[in-house]
Amino acid sequence: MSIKPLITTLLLGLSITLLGNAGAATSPHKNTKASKAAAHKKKTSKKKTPAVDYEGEFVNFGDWQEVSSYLDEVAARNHWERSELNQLMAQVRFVDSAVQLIKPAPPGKPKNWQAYRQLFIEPVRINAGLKFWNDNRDALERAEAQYGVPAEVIVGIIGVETVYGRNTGRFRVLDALTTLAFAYPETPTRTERMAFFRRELEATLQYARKNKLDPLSLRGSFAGAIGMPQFMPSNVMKYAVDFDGDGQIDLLNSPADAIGSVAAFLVAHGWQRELNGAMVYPATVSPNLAWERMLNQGLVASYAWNELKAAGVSTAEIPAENTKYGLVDLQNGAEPTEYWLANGNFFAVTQYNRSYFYAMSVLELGRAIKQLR
Ligand SMILES: [Ca+2]
Repeated sequence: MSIKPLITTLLLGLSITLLGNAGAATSPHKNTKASKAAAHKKKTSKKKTPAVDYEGEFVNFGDWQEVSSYLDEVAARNHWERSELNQLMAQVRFVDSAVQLIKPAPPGKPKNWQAYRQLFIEPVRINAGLKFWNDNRDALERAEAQYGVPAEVIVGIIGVETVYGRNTGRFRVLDALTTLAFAYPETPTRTERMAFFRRELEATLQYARKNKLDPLSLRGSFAGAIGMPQFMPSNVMKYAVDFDGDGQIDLLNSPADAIGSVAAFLVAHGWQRELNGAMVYPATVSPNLAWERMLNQGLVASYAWNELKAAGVSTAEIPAENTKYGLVDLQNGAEPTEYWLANGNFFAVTQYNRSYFYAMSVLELGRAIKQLR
């Protein structure tokens, strides 16, 4: 490999880290925009210095009135010593790059599925996925048996999230979450977002205590997402499982824990092992536009095949009839939009990251890797 593609790969890897979703909990739109902003920044900054500052600066968070009241509540709620929280907070730093990355990007190019998919369905990720699948075949088989989620979907998710653990994020989770919980940028949703990150900060402390980890040792994305599957801390608490049976949940170092946790998350978000047939079917739509009302009806499959057909949707292959579907549109910039029928399991994947592009790239990556096995 010559130097140039290597640099491209590294830069791509970085932008993917930033894109790496914040579990199911944060808006993918925000993260996507943030990654675009980061990518844009990278182009304009000098290559020698890292575009992202992961280290931050000390700003006496513990002395901030809002932080202090919050710590009072957290200590009381969890029956923790307030002095321990003080000691911890005295080591937490403000990371401005997290604030910059969470900001919505300025309006950019129109959405383009084909451009997006090229970021993920590419040889480096596919080969890493093949190795991951081979190395973790037993855990993947066990997850499929226990949860009914096929290996290719789990492999697709972990690949899109972090290239199989290569890009799990370099921020200290406590720094990123405290910063976003108390110094969130001025946006229309600032109050809700700060409340969200305060809950995540508390969940991080709970997770660390439960698993006997130093909370300051936890690393993650700029939004605090942790490990190979990029779970937000509250999702770690709710859905992650110890799938290698060592008594600890470790989503960073245990591929088995990551695999089991992804499957458990999907089942908790509507994955059904009984669904047969494909998760998605390519579709065409009639010029009468009666199908338009079926677009963007939430992340659920709510239409019977007959209803879709009556509204002017057709597919080459007849979809399995025992379940419902949603109509998914994938915009391609100036090129024609693609339409797909998607079943409930596709929408379970969108609960991981609330984006059609995301779920479709998971499916395609998993399929591309499966074909090589
Ligand atoms: Ca474990």
